[in-house]
Amino acid sequence: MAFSTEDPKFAEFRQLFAKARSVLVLTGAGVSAESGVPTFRGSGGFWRKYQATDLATPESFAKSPSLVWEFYQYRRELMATKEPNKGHLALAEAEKRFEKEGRRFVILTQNIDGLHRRAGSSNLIEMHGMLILHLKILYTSSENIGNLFKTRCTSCGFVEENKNNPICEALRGRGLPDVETGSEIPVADLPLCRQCQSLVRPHVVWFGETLWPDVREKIDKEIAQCDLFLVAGTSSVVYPAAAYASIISRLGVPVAEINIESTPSTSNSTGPSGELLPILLAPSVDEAL
Ligand code: BJW
Ligand code: ZN
Repeated sequence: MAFSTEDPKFAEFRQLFAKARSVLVLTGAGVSAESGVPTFRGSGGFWRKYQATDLATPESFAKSPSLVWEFYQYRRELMATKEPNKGHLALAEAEKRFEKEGRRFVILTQNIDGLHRRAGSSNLIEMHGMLILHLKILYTSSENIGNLFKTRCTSCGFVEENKNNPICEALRGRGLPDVETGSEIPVADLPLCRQCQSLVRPHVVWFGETLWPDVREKIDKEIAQCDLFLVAGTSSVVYPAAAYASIISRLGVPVAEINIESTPSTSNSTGPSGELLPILLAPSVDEAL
């Protein structure tokens, strides 16, 4: 199901939404696009000459931790100027309303930018980065931050929140998207673990890495109990998230999608999530239009 407000699918979604006991929403980079956060694919998906997806890999980090840290330094710095948009806020409001009504509303996000949390969502599974209990974790802050601001030691696995900007002195002024800064920063000058002094990395899931088992378990439970699935702002090409729409649809659960382009999950585009989510998730149809 894909819709614009003139489409009969819109009314169909509103009916399903009014009756739903457990709504699951999958979000991707497109949901943050209207906040000014670059997406991964398409023209916005480049950082310098690199496709962003080519840097989000363990191989790239092994080859040049300096380059990959510059890329993340840029993204961390950028977030200081970004705010949740109307789409994030509509999702957070819907969660609060559902909670009052004794219904379930869960966001499953591929994003690590923390904007859902900053908008007020708390029933949230951050699938490409989430704390796991078997790592040694120093978790001192209750701030709502995304995994972009968490590091993990490549040696001892120690995880901590880190909002320093720059994350280390050697990354000051580095990471600009259109400036090749050239020299490789030595590992000793990159962000290091305060427990064992080894190199740390962003606490996120890169290509070829498996999702944390406890996160997969949580996702499976939500998939099994949802009675409406909404997919917003994802290209639906990265697994496992790319498979959820068809898995859930095969369970007989209605699947709806919001995207400005067509994706493998749907044949036609609908519109920007910052405009459509507030309309689709409004408490009543009168307020929706
Ligand atoms: C708007 C909008 C607006 C714009 N409104 N819309 C099965 C088959 C083949 C391969 C695999 C497979 N299973 C696993 C793999 C390998 C791999 C994979 O999927 N590869 C594919 C590319 C083929 N997957 C993995 O490695 C995953 N691990 C895994 O499954 O482990 C088991 C396993 C491993 C290996 C083999 C088999 C099994 C891990 C994936 C981790 C992805 N990590 C990243 C980086 C996270 C950290 C970071 O942010 O730095 O996650 S990569 C990047 O892609 C990031 C994103 O979360 C993810 C998805 O991107 P997203 O969000 O969809 O963004 P875009 O840019 O692609 O799309 C934006 C969309 O928004 C577009 O459609 C726009 O039109 C739209 N849009 N503005 C609405 N205003
Ligand atoms: Zn360590």
